[in-house]
Amino acid sequence: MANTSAATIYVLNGPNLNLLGTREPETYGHATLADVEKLCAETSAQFGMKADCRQSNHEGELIDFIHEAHASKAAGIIINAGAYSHTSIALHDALIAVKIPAVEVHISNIHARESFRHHSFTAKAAFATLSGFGIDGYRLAIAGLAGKIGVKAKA
Ligand code: CA2
Repeated sequence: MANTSAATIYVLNGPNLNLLGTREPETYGHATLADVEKLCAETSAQFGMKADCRQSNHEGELIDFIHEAHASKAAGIIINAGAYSHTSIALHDALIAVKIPAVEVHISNIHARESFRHHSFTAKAAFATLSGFGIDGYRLAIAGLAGKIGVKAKA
């Protein structure tokens, strides 16, 4: 029988991204995490997909989410690991291990900021990276992921 259930993508946000919209608007804008998750749900729906959105301030919990994405046969992962992007070999290894197509998103342009933000371990485990588009980067990432996995926008 054909599988008619909607593909699910995991949208993972890392440390401090729960603070979006509450401070540093000059860097991260005014949108909240709830706004980001709504945007991801709406964009995914345009492609007939579901977005399962998670945020954690804990590296191990983010790794557990990646393992869960694999166990639940997620079609893709959008990840903004926040500062863990720049430090976490463990997150890199988890993304490599599950072999799920992943896109890394950064709200700010990490290459135009401090040098310690210029390197990303998680980017090396992703097939694409978006940085500097504000929260629109999540929408662009989902559209790009859909194209990569052969899912077309619904009419
Ligand atoms: O630009 C991004 O999306 C970052 O991943 C955000 C991280 C930062 O460590 C990365 O270098 C780039 C920080 C997230 C902190 O988010 C806040 C949002 C509002 C207020 C304070 C922090």
